[in-house]
Amino acid sequence: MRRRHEPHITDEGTPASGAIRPHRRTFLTQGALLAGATVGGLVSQTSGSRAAEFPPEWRRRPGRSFVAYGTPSPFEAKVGRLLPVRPAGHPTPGAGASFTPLEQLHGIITPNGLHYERSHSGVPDIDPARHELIVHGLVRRPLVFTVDALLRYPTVSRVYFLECTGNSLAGFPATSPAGPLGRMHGLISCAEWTGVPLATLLDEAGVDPRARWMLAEGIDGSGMSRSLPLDKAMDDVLVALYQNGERLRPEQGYPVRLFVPGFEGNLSVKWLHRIKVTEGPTYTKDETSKYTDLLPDGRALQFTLRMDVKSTITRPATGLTMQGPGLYEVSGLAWSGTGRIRRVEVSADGGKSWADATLQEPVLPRALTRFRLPWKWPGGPAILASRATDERGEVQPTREQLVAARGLRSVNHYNAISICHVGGDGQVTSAWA
Ligand SMILES: Nc1nc2c(c(=O)[nH]1)N[C@H]1C(S)=C(S)[C@@H](COP(=O)(O)O)O[C@H]1N2
Ligand SMILES: [Mo]
Repeated sequence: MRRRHEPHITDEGTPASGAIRPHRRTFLTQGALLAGATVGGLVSQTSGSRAAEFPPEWRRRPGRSFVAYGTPSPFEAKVGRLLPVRPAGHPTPGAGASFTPLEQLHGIITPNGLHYERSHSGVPDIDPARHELIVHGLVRRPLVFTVDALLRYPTVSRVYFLECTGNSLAGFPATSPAGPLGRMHGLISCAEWTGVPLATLLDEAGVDPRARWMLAEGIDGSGMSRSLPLDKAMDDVLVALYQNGERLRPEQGYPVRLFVPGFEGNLSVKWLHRIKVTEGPTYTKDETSKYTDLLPDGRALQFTLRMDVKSTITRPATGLTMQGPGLYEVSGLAWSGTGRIRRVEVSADGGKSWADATLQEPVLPRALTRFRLPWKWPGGPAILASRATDERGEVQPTREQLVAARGLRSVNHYNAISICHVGGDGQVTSAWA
């Protein structure tokens, strides 16, 4: 028996009487794009209604009282970060990552409690009263900022994605991790970051004309430190203090983090305590040992700082099951470290034919962009894929193209088109192309 409020298509072009008739729209069928087809409408049937139970108990008495800090509905308790699977007694406690459950979320903003976490030595609980940010090196006057001092500076707020350089790394060996989509692509999140432009603090310290780079260092157990070209530092980098309106979460770098839009997540140094202005890169342990891209011939690329154009379908995806043939909205996320997303195409036949998805406004530079496309699933096996193009015209490569250029020995910057199998039984499995 059909449940209420289930999207349902009647005979195409002949909406059931009384049904809502949506606008003419682009409509993706199995492999082919049907421009301007009329969807039969969303039918709400009364069979299976709970009218007999009316009124439910929440209509009959006052609800619970007020709380100081709200939490999601208890019925959403299953929505959480995908935690690392580690054997007990692991030698580096706190090192690792938890993933954003992309398949559970909508829109473009990641709730703070679900922002992915990547930490090389756990999450310190820093007392802001005992924390300082030092700016020194090739500057006229070295400065020390308390957190209270930083909070007094003029701030800007921007919506940006943050992506770990190693996001989707299972794509190189093409081993789809077991579990929901977030386990493959969930080292990406998007938030509104508020902070002091780094340029303000550097100008105050007075940058020496010989300076071309800077070093940023965290004060966590890993002492994470990375070099950043000064032109980027003076452009759009933030000393971030707030995340989606509230102070940074400890796992995002409380009380202060660097935020480097569009660049490797690793450069957005958390628990930021030192910036040193330098002539050249510092070649820290982190940027020589980990954040390089090993090529097939044994050489490695260094300072591949910008994140590439990329996308993934989040619905349908592993972790969700299809509930019978009919109308579905294919929806997903696209992003590029270069700037805005210009176009996202969706395929239902494994990449043989493509249709343009609608981009949800606002389409912001270096932020996640939500795309959507209605799709009529006829019930058989289908292979869904998405392909993003950014404002510079860079297009997401196929896995073959990426592997031809980069080989199979790298773990960083995997941005190939990924696919999602819809089985005849409605089971959805996200995979690599
Ligand atoms: N001090 C410090 N900064 C750090 C890290 C760290 O371990 N220590 N991890 C980096 C990495 S690899 C990434 S991908 C991002 C993750 O930020 P998030 O945990 O807020 O998602 O922070 C970066 N900044
Ligand atoms: Mo990372």
